[in-house]
Amino acid sequence: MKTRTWITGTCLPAALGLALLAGCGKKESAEEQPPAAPASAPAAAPIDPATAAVVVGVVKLDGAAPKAAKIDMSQDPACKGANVAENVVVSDGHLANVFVYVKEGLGNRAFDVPKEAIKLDQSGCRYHPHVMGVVAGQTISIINSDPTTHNIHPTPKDNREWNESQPPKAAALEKSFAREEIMLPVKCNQHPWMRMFVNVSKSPFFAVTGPDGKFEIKGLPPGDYTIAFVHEKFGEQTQKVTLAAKDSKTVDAMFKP
Ligand SMILES: [Cu+2]
Repeated sequence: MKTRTWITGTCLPAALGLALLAGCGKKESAEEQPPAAPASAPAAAPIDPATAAVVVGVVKLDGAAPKAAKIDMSQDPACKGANVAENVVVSDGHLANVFVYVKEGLGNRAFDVPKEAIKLDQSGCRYHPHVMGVVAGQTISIINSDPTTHNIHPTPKDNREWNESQPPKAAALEKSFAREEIMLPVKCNQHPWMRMFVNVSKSPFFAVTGPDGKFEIKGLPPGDYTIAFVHEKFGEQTQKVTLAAKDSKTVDAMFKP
């Protein structure tokens, strides 16, 4: 609000869009205008690919991994195959499905919404992937590869809640979430074991750890950042990192069960 008070103070008619008051318009020389009075979000400062830096790392679980619980899918004969709980996926101490993102340090930078959609598949009465990241506003294309009907039901805190059923071979559901939200749960109203998480990020700087616990975030402008590691069961931890031009830094993380 403060940045705009000069408008009403010096030239109300201009602020109201009255072009006829030419004298008033003239008074507003470049000198009189405050240097920073953005009408909307600042434009994205372009990131120079020649100076872009990268953060890589491995996320581990300290101690014995809990044994994954078996899931009984017998309530729906169309749900075939083995299934186990995916809330903790560990292999040789490496922790998968950790959402890693730049939580602080990007300031007011704005980012283009990627045009390509991210795919969410329902197959074997499970979600693939179990944890995903998208940019706010980016399309998620939800498909049903199963011979049974699913009912996709996100239960957000800061976005609009919806639930829609999707029969076998139905067209993809194209959805997006407008606001940043980390670990937004998605469930299926038909199959109570089905659960996944969408992470809606303001920036494109995020990754999800694979079965080897590894992640990589590329294309970052030089700067001081807080990297957050978020796991659905073990919560969030953060680490600071300073990136110089063309830096490649390793930031590992360890969760405790
Ligand atoms: Cu389902």
